[in-house]
Amino acid sequence: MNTRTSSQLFKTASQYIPGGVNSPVRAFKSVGGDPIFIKHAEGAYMYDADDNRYIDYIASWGPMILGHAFRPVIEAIQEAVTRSTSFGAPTETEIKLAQLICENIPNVDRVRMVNSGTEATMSAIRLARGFTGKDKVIKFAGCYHGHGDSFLIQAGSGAVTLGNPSSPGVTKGTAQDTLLAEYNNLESVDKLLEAHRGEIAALIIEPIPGNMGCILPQDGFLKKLRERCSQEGILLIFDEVMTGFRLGFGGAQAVTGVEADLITYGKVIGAGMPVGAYAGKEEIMEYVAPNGPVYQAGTLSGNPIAMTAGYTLLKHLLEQPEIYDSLDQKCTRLHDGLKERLAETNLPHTLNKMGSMVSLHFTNEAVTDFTSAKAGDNEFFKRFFHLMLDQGIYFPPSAYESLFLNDALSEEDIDYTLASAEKAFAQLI
Ligand code: HOZ
Repeated sequence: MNTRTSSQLFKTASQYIPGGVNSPVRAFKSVGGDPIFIKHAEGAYMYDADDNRYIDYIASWGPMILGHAFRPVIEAIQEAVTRSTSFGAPTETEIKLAQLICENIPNVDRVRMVNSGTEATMSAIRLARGFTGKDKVIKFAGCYHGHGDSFLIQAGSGAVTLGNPSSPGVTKGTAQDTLLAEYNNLESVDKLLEAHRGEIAALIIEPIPGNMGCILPQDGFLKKLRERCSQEGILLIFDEVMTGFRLGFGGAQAVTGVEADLITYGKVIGAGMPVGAYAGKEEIMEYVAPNGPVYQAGTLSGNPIAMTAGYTLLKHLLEQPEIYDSLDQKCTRLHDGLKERLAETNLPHTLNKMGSMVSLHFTNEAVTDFTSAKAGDNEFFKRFFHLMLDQGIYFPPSAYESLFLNDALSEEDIDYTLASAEKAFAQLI
């Protein structure tokens, strides 16, 4: 495949943008080679600067759940943009989106819009600290909550991809307020609760992590965390930036039956525009400025174009819940097909799937936490990634990311992907 234009663009980009990219995973550092520069996308396909076509399995890391350039969203944006791109004053569209969320997520009375998942999680822990009057936060190794200082301690996603799960530049003071537990390990949480009784404001978790690949919570794990948090007066924060409106309209809360005190959103909520949000019960959310003392603000928060895009997409998802069954069936087809083909090889492998998220780890051990995720063979992953890319299939360029399926994918796309994977596996052995 000729990707010369992408390589040239990368060279030029590197002269003006750190590492040539505006988000590290895109640089292909952990898989090697030059990143592919995208020119346009439609439905399930992305087209690069050399006019190669790729079947897209990252969906912009989640937001493009119905595929690219989804017409109702594009048309709504086109209409909204003629009325100006930002006002710095409230609009009715903000109410429509907030109301849609509050009326359909049982434990959400209020939602505050921000510009990214990172802003949402940073704001949520500030709120938790202000509300409880306590400082410390429990997070889980391998969970990624954006690039706020408090979260870059044993973080997943791009941080681990580049080998810096704990970033320089985070002060000791901040780091010591972040307590680290192991995902799916209640004992590790209990130890922290005992050692820091009365000091912990919040426990933040990706209920179904997608930043160390896709990982599933073991039976009762989230429910027990809920119980512990209620007993100890700790706010439970579900980071649903990836899972919100993706695993179903109700996200991981609905899938697991466990309700958090605060929920953070991103990705699907903005339909590909920069939107994040944090949400919860009135009692907690009323602690946010201007009604409460916890400050948080933003010139572009509730941006009219972004709100229009998010509202149009969420309304569509709400009105057509069968989309989630369709996504699940497509993901099952991919998961089962990969599993069957891998079973015929001697490649070490574990596949984890939840709804429309799936990940392949080149290890035979169950992948249930950060330690087991790191056991995957990255050499296999690298080669597999490039063998797929060469066949026109765009998988995440890191072993620590989940695939995100979009509903524009056809059965033929998935079958082609499986046939290509079979060829790739044969070359890996
Ligand atoms: N950290 C994001 C996925 N977990 C990747 C963001 C991007 O590069 O777009």
